Amino acid sequence: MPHRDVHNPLLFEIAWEVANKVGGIYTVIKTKAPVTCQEYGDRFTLIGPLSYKTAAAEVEPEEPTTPHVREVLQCMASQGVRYMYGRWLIEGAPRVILFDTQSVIDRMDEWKGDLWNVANIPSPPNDTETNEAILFGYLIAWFLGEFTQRERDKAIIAHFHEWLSGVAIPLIRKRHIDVTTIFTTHATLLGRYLCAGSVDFYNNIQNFTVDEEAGKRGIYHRYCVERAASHCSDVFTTVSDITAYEAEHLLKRKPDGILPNGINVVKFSAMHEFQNLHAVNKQKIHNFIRGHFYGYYDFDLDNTLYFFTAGRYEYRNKGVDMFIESLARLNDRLKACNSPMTVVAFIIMPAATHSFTVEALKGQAVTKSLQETVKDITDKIGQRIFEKAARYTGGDITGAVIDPSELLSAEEKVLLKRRVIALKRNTLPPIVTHNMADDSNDPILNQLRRLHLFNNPSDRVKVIFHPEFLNANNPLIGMDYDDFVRGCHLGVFPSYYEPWGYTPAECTVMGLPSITTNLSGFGCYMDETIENPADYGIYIVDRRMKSVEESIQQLANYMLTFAQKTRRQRINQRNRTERLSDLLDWKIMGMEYVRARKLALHRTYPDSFAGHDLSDLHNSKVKLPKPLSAPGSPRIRGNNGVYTNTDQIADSMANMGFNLNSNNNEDDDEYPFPLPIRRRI
Ligand code: G6P
Ligand code: 1S3
Repeated sequence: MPHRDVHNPLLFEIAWEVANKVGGIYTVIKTKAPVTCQEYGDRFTLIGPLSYKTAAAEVEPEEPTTPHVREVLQCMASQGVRYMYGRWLIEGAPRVILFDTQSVIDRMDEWKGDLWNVANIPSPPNDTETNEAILFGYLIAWFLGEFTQRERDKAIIAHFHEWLSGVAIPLIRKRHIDVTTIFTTHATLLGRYLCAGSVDFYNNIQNFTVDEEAGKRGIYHRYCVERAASHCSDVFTTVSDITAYEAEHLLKRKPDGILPNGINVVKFSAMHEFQNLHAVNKQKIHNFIRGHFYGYYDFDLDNTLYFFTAGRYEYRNKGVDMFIESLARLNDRLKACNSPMTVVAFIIMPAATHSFTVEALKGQAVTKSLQETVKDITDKIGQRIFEKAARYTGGDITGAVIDPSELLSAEEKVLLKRRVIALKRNTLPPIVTHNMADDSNDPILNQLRRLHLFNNPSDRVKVIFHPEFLNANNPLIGMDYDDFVRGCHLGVFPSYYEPWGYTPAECTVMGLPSITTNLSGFGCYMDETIENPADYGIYIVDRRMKSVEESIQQLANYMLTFAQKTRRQRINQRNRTERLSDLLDWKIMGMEYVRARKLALHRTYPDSFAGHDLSDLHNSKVKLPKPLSAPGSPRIRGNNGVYTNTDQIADSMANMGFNLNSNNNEDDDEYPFPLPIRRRI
């Protein structure tokens, strides 16, 4: 084996979602790329699958500049492999190699046979996703095998995400390819399936017969890939403590560390800018609401709050069931206390639909024409007032001022009446904006029906299920998701299964309070990091130690308490929430990736680290005490990842400009805030 330089290693990061948007892993890889580029520069390359439909928009092709990469790719191309090499068009412009798995489809049977022989992993014929994973894995192992033969000076780290890229890992181990490997799983296959069913997952996690459970769900072969990848990698990691616990029991290897997900934080230079954005976007939501509730628009928008949940339609896993149940409780309680507030709860989750409903479109149309007519008439009134006044030539001034009873002409009165009559309707404002493909079996609609959440005038909680992701060209809510989030007041994500959960994290960086749970990676992370997360607009529902009923009550209480806040309290809370955004920045979160890579190198090349300080690889698990003089200040704890070093966390927080002594009074205006100083990795 050559002696490799571990201090300037090369890094390959491999995932099915590199330049290929499928779900959350795309967000992880894309948003993390800038900090990794900063650290590794030209030594960093991402590898993903080549999807011709999207690659042209994602990647700018170029010739490989590294001779060894060029040679290997040429060698593979001469044997029929098609690929694209270039720069991913994202911040940092990292180098990417995208392999066309279909170009090697004729090798499928050979490779499937080999996978069975070397790793005892079966592969049924009709699982397209697994077939793709096998082709992709064999291409990666081929590439790395050839590459390590040519590049003999530098150590090479291959970091794999999720089971879809995991086939290569047992192959690397079997073939003794001289790289060090990291495998990060963003969920476990079995955990997701079990949670979506009706099992009491967390209380039984130790007792599942994993092979049997995977077999019963038809995912045994996929499970084998995931398990082989986690066992054959040099360093095995996941995104949160909760998923580490799950992996330990379901994959039977305790992760070596936690790599929490970060976000690219775009900060405004002035605090009021994000508050202004809230006000501007809220007006856009108001416009939609006027249209949606036409004929029943009898509530005061100034006393209306917008709550929302959003994500993939996983009814139980994403906690929509709990959200709806708690909304019904909130409705009852707001009515009981005669609250002046109205809560409009949006559920943004794509489902199979045919089109927008006529009723939903009509609402926007009739209010729009009313608005246009009113604008027309007011323009004319203005003109008439001006004309009359401008004709004043002296003498009695009262004649120059138009008589209020003459403001509207007879035709204008008729026109206005016609527009107003069009607002009459015989149906309640719809609870869903689209015609559903399977309306009668839709779990969200059925639960709303069961709980009688029908947008009755007496309801203080109104519900709008929008079964499609948002975008600015949408004829109903013509807003991109981020703008919509900014215009809302509270994000509600009471997930039952959520390895990390980007939705509340995104709310946080946009300064929007949110509700999460202690079964989500994000919720646990915030709970570990901040003394009293609720003060900062992060409400955590306990779905671990409480009964379902108690959790529902807790969620309803959180929403009720929020609905009782004054405007001033909401504004201050948004400011506090926004202050947490630095905590989630990849510049901080990325540090765990740095440690994982160091651990991998150390495990594979221990001799090269003789005499080096490796203290940051070990788990100190010490919590920093909260400052004695500061009630309610953020409690900075190390997270439970094995690399945590409290000094570093403390150092990071101080460098970020966290005001550990902020006071806790909701009514206090907290300006000016310390400007965060970004930490450099
Ligand atoms: C922002 C704006 C304020 C506005 C407030 C409304 O803070 O800068 O001008 O009054 O939003 O807050 P609310 O929570 O009532 O939507
Ligand atoms: C997974 O995506 P999901 O929504 O299927 O990976 C995401 C990125 O790590 C994570 O945020 C999410 O909780 C997981 O579930």
